[in-house]
Amino acid sequence: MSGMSGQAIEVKLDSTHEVPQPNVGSSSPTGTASFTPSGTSISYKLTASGLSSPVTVAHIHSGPPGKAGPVIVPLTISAGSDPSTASGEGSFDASAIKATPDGNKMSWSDVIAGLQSGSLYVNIHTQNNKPGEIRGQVGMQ
Ligand SMILES: [Cu+2]
Repeated sequence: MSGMSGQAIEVKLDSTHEVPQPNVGSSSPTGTASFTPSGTSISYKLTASGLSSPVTVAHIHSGPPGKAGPVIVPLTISAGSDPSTASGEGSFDASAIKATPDGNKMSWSDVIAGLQSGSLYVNIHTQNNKPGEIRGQVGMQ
């Protein structure tokens, strides 16, 4: 995309792209994330279904496909009335960006660029899979 506003960035999440590989038993969890940059904020929506256990948290992480990386931005998510489902929505701005364990902190323009270049991923964590149950690389689909 050429601009920084308006167009939603859609992401598909599944357990096969999660690193380390989660244990989901007979479940086939999937999810979606969508991000809409608008000036100094980004609004988002998350959905998940087929989870092997109730959702705990969701984040944007930094890292290429096949590698786990640090949390960049926490995202709001909560379990549905069916605990194998989850959803969340909200928005964030530069104040939400977390410093990584090595002390670096992405700038807002880094995050915007990362959402479009595949260097960030969405991770949804569950009780059974605390390191992550479903994952989707942003900007590569
Ligand atoms: Cu996370």
